[in-house]
Amino acid sequence: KTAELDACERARDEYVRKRRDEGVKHSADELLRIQQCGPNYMDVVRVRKKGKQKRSASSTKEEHQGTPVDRNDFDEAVSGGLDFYQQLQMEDGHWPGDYGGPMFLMPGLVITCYVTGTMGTVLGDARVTEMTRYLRNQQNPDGGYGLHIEGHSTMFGTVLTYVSLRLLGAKASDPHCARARKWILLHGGATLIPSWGKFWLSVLGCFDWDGLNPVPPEVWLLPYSGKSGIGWAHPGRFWCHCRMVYLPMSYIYGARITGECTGLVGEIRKEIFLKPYEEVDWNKARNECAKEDLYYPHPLLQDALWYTLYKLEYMLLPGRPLHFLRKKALAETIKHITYEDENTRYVCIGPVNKVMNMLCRWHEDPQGDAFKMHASRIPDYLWVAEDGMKMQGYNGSQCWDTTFAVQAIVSTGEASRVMECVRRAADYIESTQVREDCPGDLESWYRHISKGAWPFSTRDHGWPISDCSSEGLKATLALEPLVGEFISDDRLDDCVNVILSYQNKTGGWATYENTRSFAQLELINPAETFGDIVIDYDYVECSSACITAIAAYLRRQRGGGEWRSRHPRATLERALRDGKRFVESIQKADGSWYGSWGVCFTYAAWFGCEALEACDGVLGTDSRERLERCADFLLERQRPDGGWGESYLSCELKQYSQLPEDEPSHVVNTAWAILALIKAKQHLRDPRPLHRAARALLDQQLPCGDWPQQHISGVFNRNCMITYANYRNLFPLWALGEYRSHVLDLGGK
Ligand code: LAN
Repeated sequence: KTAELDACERARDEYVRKRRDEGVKHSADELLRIQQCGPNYMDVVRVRKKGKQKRSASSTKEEHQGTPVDRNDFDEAVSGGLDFYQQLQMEDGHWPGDYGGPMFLMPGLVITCYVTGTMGTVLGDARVTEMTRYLRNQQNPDGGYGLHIEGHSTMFGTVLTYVSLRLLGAKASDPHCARARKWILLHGGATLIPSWGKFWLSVLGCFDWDGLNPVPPEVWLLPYSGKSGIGWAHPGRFWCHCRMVYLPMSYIYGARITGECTGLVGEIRKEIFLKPYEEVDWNKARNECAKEDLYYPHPLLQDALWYTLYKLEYMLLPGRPLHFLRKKALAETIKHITYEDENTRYVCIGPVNKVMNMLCRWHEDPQGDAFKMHASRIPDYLWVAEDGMKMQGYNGSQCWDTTFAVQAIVSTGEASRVMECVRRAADYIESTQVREDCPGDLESWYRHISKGAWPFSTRDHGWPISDCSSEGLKATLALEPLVGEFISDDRLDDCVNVILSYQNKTGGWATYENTRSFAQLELINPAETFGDIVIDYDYVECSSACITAIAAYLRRQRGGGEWRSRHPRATLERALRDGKRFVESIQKADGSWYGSWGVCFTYAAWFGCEALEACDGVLGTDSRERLERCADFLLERQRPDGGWGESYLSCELKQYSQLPEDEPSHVVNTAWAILALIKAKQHLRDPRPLHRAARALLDQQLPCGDWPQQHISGVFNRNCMITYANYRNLFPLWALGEYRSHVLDLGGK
């Protein structure tokens, strides 16, 4: 072992001791250090024995005037980055990575396991210990917990985490619990928790179902057809994540699935409210929400709607005149729940419906196979990291990261040096493509076609996504010159078919499905913590990925003589033209685009510029003015160290927000900005900002070739952040690759 590894180990031991003794919340700097010394990291670091220390941070004024970087330093950084990153690949060809971040997911799992009496079997002691460790580590200095790991304390995060800690075995007197409880009570008590929290507490038996606005399963019995008017509000038209969460939620609500009132539940009831449990005014609680949690306050319309449904609810309960409708609705919803379970092989579309479906299937038959199958796929969502075990935002980002990794590696021009790795990645992409549609009449299951698509995570999960399919196609085409044609024309055509089918009338692309209803439906979004969840909207990211995939596909055709596709050229070109018009329509006056799935304007700038540049290349259009406007937007925000550092607050506020001045820029934002600027042909106008940006990436690279894990990079529903651990490696590598071929090798020409 080298001295460096010993030092790493010592630092890690010290950290473990410290965290055991004090259970402290770490600063960003400390976390950074820890991540560099943690067990996962130790497994893969091979300290490069170049006899060279880390390049001294070359931040003297002169060097930052924008001269090209030293070529040797540069080449070494790229090869080092690639050498390091290829070691993180799994045997099956994908790149694993932490996909945690949200804090409201694990409580659903813990409560489900508690209520079903499977804490010891589904989780077991080791996981319970690591999950507890994780929850302790994420506590904010004020004692509360955020919606996500970097967020300010909220009632949602704090109550659910408090309850989870207690169910996992922590005592009420435990210092973390005591501080969290204090936060809860100081901020008004658990009646102020948002609706999804009210739901989980009701399941546990710590909230009265009367204190929750109705989630009637009967809405699934409404007519779907738009002709009926009400059909536009049918849940089958919702964004699939919203739909798949409210589906089991309505079943559980309709059947009032509630855990046993154990001694511990009785204790928790006493701990989280300002009043004795029996005196809580549930009627009032229904519409209450802590101000810390309010991202999307209910419009008045909702209050009226929920009140009416609340009054109706009594008619639907057992022994009441409309109970037959409830029974019919429960039968309908469990049918759809079962379909989802079986077609995702019990993985389910996401972590929220995963555990809710599991609870429904347990209610159906506690000893049944379905519940066991569910239990067997819980580990798919768990990830153990330096800070403990977390529940991830999905069953991983395997396919997505792999398609990006491939494109990054190809961009370095060094792919032939790592052929084993490239071949494995091709295998993963090949075997992850979805080969068939879901069974039955898709429309009656509210499902889009899947045949030919790529998913975000794994083949078993299988839900098709517009941009994942597109990145899958692009990665495949990028690999062909290296490994040969490894996916048949027919299968590639299937993918193009999926991509075309996803295009909306607007010319843009949404995520998993077409947009099926109107944005006004957002008025009935009951989730106070999330924005824009009710329908599937067009996004610049999805649209750009689809446009660039179609463009790449057209370029491949052009190279190959005869027309090899079953899609006519004219169809593909029309899709591009419509898509381009859409991307232009959402570019802001200042040249920027708003990013919905990454932080934030830098992420979207990359997609926006890629889309326009690709269209110009294929259609012969000229987007120079728009590209330059976006480049200017970015250049105005370049930081003194040459990089970009965008805060996650951009996503919430929809306005560019800089990280604090005393923090270094963020390697992922910097990489996105470089990629955008190169697409915008900034190097032809003035290459100096690009030289400074590339140098910023070099300066932040670690001696082993890794880059530091900085602030969280992903986001969903405007307000919740999510970790993309692979981004810190693959985007700097990709940006440097593009910089080398477009800027350095051409001498800035
Ligand atoms: C994801 C992850 C992938 C992501 C991209 C492909 C990157 C994006 O371009 C399109 C949207 C998509 C598919 C996406 C949507 C929202 C998801 C599924 C997530 C961020 C992962 C977790 C999140 C999901 C909604 C979390 C569960 C929470 C609820 C509010 C239901």
